[in-house]
Amino acid sequence: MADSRGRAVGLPSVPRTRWWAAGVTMSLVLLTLLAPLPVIGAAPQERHITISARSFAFEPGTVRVNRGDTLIINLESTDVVHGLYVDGYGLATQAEPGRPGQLTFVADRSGAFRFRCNVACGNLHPFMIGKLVVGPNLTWLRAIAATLITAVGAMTAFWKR
Ligand SMILES: [Cu+2]
Repeated sequence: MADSRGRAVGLPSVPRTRWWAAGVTMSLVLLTLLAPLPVIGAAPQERHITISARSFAFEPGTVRVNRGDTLIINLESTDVVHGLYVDGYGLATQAEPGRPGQLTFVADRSGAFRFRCNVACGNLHPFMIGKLVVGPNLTWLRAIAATLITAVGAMTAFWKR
């Protein structure tokens, strides 16, 4: 709103610095929420993962998920009986050719965990190891960061000078 001389009417004048603070805050929040970080689907989701086991390796050897994801692991063996034991979670399943094993759980602990074959399958059996990497839930972290930035921005904008 403005009168005929272009002066603002009705609203108390807002110092320019406050508009700056508001603009900077908005930009930071948008950046926090939308910055393209190298993460696949950050919201908790159901993941169907097929792990193929053979003497003496798992394929894929590294599985990356986000904390909170529900993992449905399908273990397939292409030669003999193999097992899959997930360190840190204490879960196990077994598979033999034609008879896959399944493991369903929520990845509620973040960190790197080894998964290993727990069926003696040959002389290199102790080296049959893979890795489960449970990363932070970035959606959650972004929400927290956006809230903090908004709070700081609001305080800056409305601070009584
Ligand atoms: Cu083995």
